[in-house]
Parts: sequence; structure tokens; C-alpha cells
Amino acid sequence: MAPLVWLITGTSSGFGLFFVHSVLAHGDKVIATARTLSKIQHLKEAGADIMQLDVTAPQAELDAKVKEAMGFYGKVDVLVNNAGYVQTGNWEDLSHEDLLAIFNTNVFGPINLTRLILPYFRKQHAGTIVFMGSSAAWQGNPGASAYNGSKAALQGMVEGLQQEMAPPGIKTLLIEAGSFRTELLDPKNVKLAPTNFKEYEKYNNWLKGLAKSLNGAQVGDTRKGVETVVDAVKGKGWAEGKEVPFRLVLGSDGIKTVVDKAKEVIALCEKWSDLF
Ligand SMILES: NC(=O)c1ccc[n+]([C@@H]2O[C@H](COP(=O)([O-])OP(=O)(O)OC[C@H]3O[C@@H](n4cnc5c(N)ncnc54)[C@H](OP(=O)(O)O)[C@@H]3O)[C@@H](O)[C@H]2O)c1
Ligand SMILES: *[C@@H]1O[C@H](CO)[C@@H](O)[C@H](O)[C@H]1NC(C)=O
Ligand SMILES: CC(=O)N[C@H]1CO[C@H](CO)[C@@H](O)[C@@H]1O
Repeated sequence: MAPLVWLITGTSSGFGLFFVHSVLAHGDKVIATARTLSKIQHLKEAGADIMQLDVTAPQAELDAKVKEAMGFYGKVDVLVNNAGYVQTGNWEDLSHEDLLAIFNTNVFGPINLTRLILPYFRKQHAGTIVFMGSSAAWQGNPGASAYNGSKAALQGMVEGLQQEMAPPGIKTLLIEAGSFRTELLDPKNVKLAPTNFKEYEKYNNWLKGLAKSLNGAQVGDTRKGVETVVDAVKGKGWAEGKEVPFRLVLGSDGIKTVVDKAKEVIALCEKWSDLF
């Protein structure tokens, strides 16, 4: 199989960084991107091409970035929408600006970038778009509405995309990951909306401690998770000869979240079904 060309967002750490190394080890080409180019300079020595890319950049800048990406090898085969971050805070404390910022990075950025890649993929009659969603899309938690809501929005947008793009031969993969050891919950990366209300102070302190205590203790092995996704895209390993599902729930805790939620909703619908 000819090497695939991958374009990956958010490769300065975590899943993105593991993707770059995995893709290179598979003999494919990768255009690794990050908001701050100096953070991924080292990936050049590893064999990647690198490009500055902030997924929240305005349209004209994103247009230019996609053209630049196409310039490396004349095509892109796989887009991995990976960049994302966590905003925590209580509903009442989350400002519209907080919400716009996280939806810009976790939802509108990936949508914009994907919209720009689709014309190329349609011309190629091929291409794969990977979205790093989360099992968090399935289950809201107190103090976590902004992040979980952003991943739920992404899930909603991508389900339709998958069906629209299947006829022209374009694959869409929604990865719904449980918790994996990355820098997502590193206290330096997690944003917390300060509370304006005395009633929430205790809770905000708890939230602050929560990210800290979860950070580094996630059950998921990021290397293994990434390898599973790369196999899915390439139809190798576990995916060889298999019809790869659109939705891949990654990690045992992610599967539990989704299964528990699905069961809860089924039970709820059944319990109240005679109302209608
Ligand atoms: N780890 C988990 O448990 C888990 C579970 C489910 C889903 N996910 C999803 O997986 C994806 C990757 O996260 P991770 O866990 O690998 O966390 P991570 O180690 O914090 O990596 C996140 C990456 O996103 C980048 N980023 C943030 N905002 C960006 C922007 N506006 N434009 C471009 N890049 C940006 C960061 O780069 P900078 O250096 O520029 O900040 C960083 O490289 C995210 O979408 C996350 O929601 C993670
Ligand atoms: C996405 O594209 C729209 C339309 O060009 C633009 O207004 C917006 O700033 C872009 N980025 C985000 C994160 O919404
Ligand atoms: C069920 C689930 O995954 N909920 C997530 C909601 O988002 C927070 C981060 O803000 C996660 O810690 C939760 O695990």
C-alpha cells in the first residue's frame, strides 16, 4: 500500500504526539501541526513535516494553512481533528466567552478545517476524517458541562457528516475515548471558571483538586489507544478484513460510560413508554 499522508492537529502532546510517532512507524507521511511551532520542532528530526496551525484561526488563515498542507505531498489522505482542551466550572460561573472559546477549539475549529478538506477528498474519491471525541459526550457531570457539552455537540455534527460522505467514498471515524494518560488534565491546561458565588466555593476547590488527582492516573494507555485508531484507519492489525465502525469507543472506562448511559436511557424510555 502506498504511504498515506496524515494531517494532524494538536501534536505538541498527548494523543497527537503519539499519533505522529505511530504513523511514522507505519511508514506513512505526517504533517504534524501545533499552535506553537517550536513545541514540535523535534518531530522534524523524527521524520515528520511540521506546520503551525491553530484550529481557531480565522477563515483566510485556515484556507492558507490547508493549501500549505496540500503543498507538502500534493494530497492529504487522513485528517485527524485532535486538538482540544478542558474547561471546567459551574453553569452559573461559565461566561459566554468561556463557552465560545471551548466550542471554538473543540467544535467549530474541527468543523472549519474539515469543511476545507472535504472538496479535496471528494475530488480524490477517498479520504478519512478522524475526530477525537469523548465518552464524555454521553454523560454530563457537575462542573464539566462545557467540555462534555462540546464533545456532545461534536458527536451530533459528525454523525450526519459520516452519512453524507459515505457515498463519495470518504470515511469518517468518531473516536469516543475514555480517560487516557495525556496532558489534557494537567492543571496547567485545565481552565476553571472562578466562582462568583459563595455557595460554589467548596465545589470549585474540589474541582481544582479533581483534575490534579485524575491527572496521570487515567486508566488508558495512550500509545495503545492511538495504535488502535491507526489500525482502524489503515485496515491493519485488529481491523484487517473488518468493517471498521464509524464510532469507536476507546478504553474500558469509556465503554462503561457509554453502556451505562445507553442502558439508563433504554430503561427510562421503557418505564414511561405508556405515556404516549
Ligand atoms: N486524554 C483523554 O482522556 C481524552 C479522552 C477523550 C477525548 N480526548 C480528546 O483527545 C484530544 C487530544 O487531547 P489529549 O488528551 O491528547 O490532551 P493534550 O495532551 O492536552 O493535547 C491537546 C493538544 O491540543 C492542542 N490544542 C489546544 N488548543 C488548540 C488550538 N486552538 N489549536 C491547535 N491545537 C490546540 C494542544 O496544543 P498546545 O500545545 O498548543 O496547547 C495539545 O497539543 C482532545 O480533543 C481531547 O478532548 C482526550
Ligand atoms: C470558522 O469559520 C467561520 C467562517 O469563516 C469564522 O467566522 C470563524 O471565526 C472560524 N473559526 C471558528 C473557531 O469558529
Ligand atoms: C462521563 C465523562 O466522561 N464525563 C467527563 C466530563 O468532563 C470532565 C472534564 O471536564 C471529565 O472529567 C468527565 O470524565
